[in-house]
Amino acid sequence: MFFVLLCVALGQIVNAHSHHEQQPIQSDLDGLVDVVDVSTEPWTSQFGPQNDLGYTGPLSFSHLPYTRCLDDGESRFDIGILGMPFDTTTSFRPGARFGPFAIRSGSRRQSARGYTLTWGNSPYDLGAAFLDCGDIPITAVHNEKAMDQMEVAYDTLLARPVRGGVTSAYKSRTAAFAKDGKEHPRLITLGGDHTIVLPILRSLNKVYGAVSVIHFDAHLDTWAPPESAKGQERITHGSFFSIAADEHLMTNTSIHAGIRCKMAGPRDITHDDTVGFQVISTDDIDDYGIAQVIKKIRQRIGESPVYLSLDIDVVDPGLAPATGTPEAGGWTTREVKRILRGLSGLNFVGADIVEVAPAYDNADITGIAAADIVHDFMAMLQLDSPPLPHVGPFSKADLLHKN
Ligand SMILES: [Mn+2]
Repeated sequence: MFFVLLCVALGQIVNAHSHHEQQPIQSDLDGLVDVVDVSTEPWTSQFGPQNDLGYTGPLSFSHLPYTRCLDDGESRFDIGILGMPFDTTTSFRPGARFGPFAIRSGSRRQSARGYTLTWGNSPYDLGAAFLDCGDIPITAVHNEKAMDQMEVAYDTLLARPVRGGVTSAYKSRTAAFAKDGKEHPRLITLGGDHTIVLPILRSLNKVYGAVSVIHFDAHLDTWAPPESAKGQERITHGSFFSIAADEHLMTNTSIHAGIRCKMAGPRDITHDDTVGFQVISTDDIDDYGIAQVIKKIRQRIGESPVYLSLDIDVVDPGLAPATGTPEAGGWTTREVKRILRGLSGLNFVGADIVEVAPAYDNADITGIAAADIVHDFMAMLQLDSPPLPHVGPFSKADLLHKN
């Protein structure tokens, strides 16, 4: 059957390119292909279907259905996975154009079997229809055009009708914030260097107006471009939030989490404040505890529509070395995951994970960590409130209240 479909497809391609100089292959093969009854063949009769295993088959996120959504007007989704393989505004180590591939590759042991003790659920059982929408074919030689391609692709998919859930458990979460009062799909974007957030915020602004941002990162990414920079040169993976603020794409109620980079001085934080951010530093997690970190983020965001952007460099480079600008002394993957669970129920309009550059990885650890964080996004985007802690042999009274 697949062979027949392939022939049909090839026939159409050949036909499209031959300008009627030859007949399509399809008609050449009509009547020549006998369909084999595989059920009587040795393989199928002995071993059954040719299922893909965790480490086999075509690569999609978590073995989800994969389609090139920009070309596909039929497939419907509530939450799409979209790759933005763009890395030509990095300041140090390039290579995040391979991030979407690495995150999908890191997700190969994930599947619809997605229940975890920490969440107490599987994101695939919460109602949303997921679809891997493939990657935007972004030019690697023309940043202005690349920015436009990312914005237009995001506009295109945000305007698609939603699936409306695969079960009745899925609820509308965007219509209340959208200017048109309609429900819009949400996208989990796989970067790409961090600059991809600027075209995403430009696109979200058209549907929702200005949004708050929760920004996990070792770096502020709010630096003003140098005076000498003109036009497209002003936009880098360290300045995009400053540009976004100039364009009024963000409300003044955003917050960073995990900051530990070196700065010019306190004036960088003063400028960061004018861009609209509060700062939670890496070490705040030790001084105040995870519960307080979660509380401060939730207080800052409140009820506003919010976009979450997570730079993998927020994680310690020992646990996520494959990134553009590593900074020692970061959060553990477990700490980041715990904070993400605590953010469930905020009014998310989208999320991304960026700066995964697998050329610098060891044993795929960064890709695996990033894929696991995407799994957390998939649940976080659907729940009304954070999950309760696992109980097991413990009781509620055993919970640590040192936070
Ligand atoms: Mn960043």
